[in-house]
Amino acid sequence: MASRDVTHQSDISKMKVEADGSFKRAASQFRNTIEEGGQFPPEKDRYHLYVSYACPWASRTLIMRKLKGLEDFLNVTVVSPHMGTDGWPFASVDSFPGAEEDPLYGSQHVKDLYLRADPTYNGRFTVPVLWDKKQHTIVNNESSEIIRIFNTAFNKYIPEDKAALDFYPTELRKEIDEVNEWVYDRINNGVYKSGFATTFPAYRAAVLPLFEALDRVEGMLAGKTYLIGDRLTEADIRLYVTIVRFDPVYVGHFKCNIRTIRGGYPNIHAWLRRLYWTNNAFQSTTDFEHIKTHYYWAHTTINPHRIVPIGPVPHIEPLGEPGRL
Ligand SMILES: N[C@@H](CCC(=O)N[C@@H](CS)C(=O)NCC(=O)O)C(=O)O
Repeated sequence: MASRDVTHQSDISKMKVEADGSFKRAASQFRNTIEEGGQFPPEKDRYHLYVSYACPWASRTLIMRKLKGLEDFLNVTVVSPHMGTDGWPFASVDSFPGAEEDPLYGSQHVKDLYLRADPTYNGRFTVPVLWDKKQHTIVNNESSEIIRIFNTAFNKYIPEDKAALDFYPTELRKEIDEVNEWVYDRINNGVYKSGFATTFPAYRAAVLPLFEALDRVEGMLAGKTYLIGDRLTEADIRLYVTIVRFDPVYVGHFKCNIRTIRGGYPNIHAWLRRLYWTNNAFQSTTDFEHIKTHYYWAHTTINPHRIVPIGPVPHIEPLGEPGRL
């Protein structure tokens, strides 16, 4: 589909870092919303979600879709974790177990969707992608906004009990926004800044604040089930996707190895296992094969031989006896 050479946009090994060796994430470019009377009104089976199970940002949207019971409302397509020179491939190009073909256009790669939506697009070809099947374009490719869309946009059309679930409640918004800000910078994006750094000072400038932030989260979770208030909020969802990848990937691949979650953070470890083992929206959207394969295979500048390590064994520890988490 692409007539111009876009490999500088799709090939992660050609991604540039800053002059000081630090990694800066580019902002997402499609930022529309779904709303009554807008360009993208809420409608059953009108929208489609393209994701990778490997990607923490995409996994946020999968978790929210499950929690809000939007499975019948909005279909999903999962790409292969083998993100190569053309970016994320569909199963037609790379039939990794669990990967799927593009049911809408038979695309070979996620980049084909971006170029269909906008042939002049000059950003990275990232997942998640929220797609409008009517206008054949991208509604939004920014996970933090897609989860807010899922939280409210379809409420009029879904069962009452699901519509009533609010993961960004008005009375907690201020606190959620505050926590999201530093969790994003130091933890969600902090692991990438640590892993993609190409100088020791840039690495240290990311990894130390990352562990300070984990220490802070550990304190916040003392004697508590959820991060904010006494209910599950988007702050838990946004943190979970990074923590569940921490011991299996970030400790080794991204050199975030000052401590592990299982060895060094008992409160975060208990919170993680509770979400994974007691709420299916978390376990059913977490695929350790896709996760580990993606990072260790795709980032050849960090892991040139593409060996995917066996451990940790197990990828996530069991829940344990009640009261003895
Ligand atoms: N800010 C975006 C980030 C999405 C993102 O960076 N996704 C990664 C996968 S974890 C991706 O698709 N990267 C492809 C690339 O950069 O070429 C969001 O939160 O949705």
